[in-house]
Amino acid sequence: MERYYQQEIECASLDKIREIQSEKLVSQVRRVWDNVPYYRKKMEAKGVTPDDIKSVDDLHKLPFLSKSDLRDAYPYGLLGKPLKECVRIQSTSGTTGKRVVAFYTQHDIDLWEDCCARAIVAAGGTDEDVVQVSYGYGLFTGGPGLNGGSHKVGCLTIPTSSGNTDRQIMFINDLSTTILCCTPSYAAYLAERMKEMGLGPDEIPLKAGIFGAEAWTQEMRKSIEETLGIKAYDIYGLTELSGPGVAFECSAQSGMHINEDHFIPEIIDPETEEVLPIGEQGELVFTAIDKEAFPMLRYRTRDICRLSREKCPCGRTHIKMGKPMGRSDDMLIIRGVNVFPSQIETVLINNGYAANYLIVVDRVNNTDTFDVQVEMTPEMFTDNVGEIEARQKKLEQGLIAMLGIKAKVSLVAPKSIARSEGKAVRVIDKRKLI
Ligand code: DLL
Repeated sequence: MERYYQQEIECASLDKIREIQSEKLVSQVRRVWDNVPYYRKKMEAKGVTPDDIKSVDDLHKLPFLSKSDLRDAYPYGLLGKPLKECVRIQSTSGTTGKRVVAFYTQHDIDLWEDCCARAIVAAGGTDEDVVQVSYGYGLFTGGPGLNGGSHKVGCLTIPTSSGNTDRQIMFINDLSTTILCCTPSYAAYLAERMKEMGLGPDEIPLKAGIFGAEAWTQEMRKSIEETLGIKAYDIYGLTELSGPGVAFECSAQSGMHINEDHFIPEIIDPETEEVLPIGEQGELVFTAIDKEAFPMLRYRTRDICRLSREKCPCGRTHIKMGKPMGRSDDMLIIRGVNVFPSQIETVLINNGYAANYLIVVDRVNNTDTFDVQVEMTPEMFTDNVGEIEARQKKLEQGLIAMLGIKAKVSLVAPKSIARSEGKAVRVIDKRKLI
């Protein structure tokens, strides 16, 4: 039987959802106009006032916000409430330029944690469960968000944060953790360690995982599910909009329901900024309709995906987003061809490798070089040069079939590529390091 954290709203009719969205949007736009001079100026520049926004149908009239606006307005320029009413900040893990600093009132924290609670219940969580939160705690939103959601559901919460892998496994076993929350790359690492320790899927108490914060493939999902003996659910979110829980997967495991009573999604063409019909692939844009402290209107996420209104067997009515292929910023253009790391991951896992790889791109004599280092699994490890060359060639052929361009594959020894405890770093683009 499907369980819900807030059934009435999670399963509301489309008419009801539209009604809620319209009502919240109208008052949010008014609030922002009155309190956020930065955005008001953008509205004025586009010739739009709050009187023009009467329902969700008018959303397209509003100007977009992008990461560069967040940089320009750093740190307080987009505050929707006096600082005195804010109770928390969180921040992105950005390594270049200014980080995004997002503010929260208590109301914002509550709605964020409700979203995470919905995700935990959708993954089968109840107050009988033991939830181990192995996302980082601190400025990163993963730990605090899932921690709050887990409390709301009444689960016993283990705030391990990320890292210290053997201790993570000790807690999983000693305290019979049933739900693990971490990045998919860390889940894969934990799975690898448990396998090495001789723990089979039947001996591991886990039943589910809630994995997100980075792009991961269906192939990776299958591999983690098999090794840990669990169901692995995707969860999506970003600091600017609160954190994890903007969207989450249900028992159908076929896309993530966007919490539409809080976030209105649109898909746009990233070049022309034209709004695309549901079903088409493009850049995801969100309007947060009841966040107070950091009220993002038409925020361009740079994440590329599709939306779907198909009826979901779980009974939830909120629109679903497909797996983001990665950020448009993560997309590599190599010899003119668009390449997402997730495409490479698919080829590797389909050929029996784990997702331990590193893509190195450089430019030599005006031509892009494209090298992929791939770790052999312990089972396939050999020093037979002929065998290694044959394997490399097979992977190169697989990559040509997937991408249309040639990569140079080098197989490396097991454990030689650094494991990730948070978001994995898969790409070194030396062309950008000049
Ligand atoms: O990663 C929030 C989060 C924490 C989500 C824990 C899920 C679980 P940021 O650090 O601001 O926030 O990074 C947000 O990460 O724009 C996507 O590009 C990427 N991302 C997040 N979830 C997914 C996912 C958190 N499930 C950025 N699949 C987003 C693919 C994801 N990419």
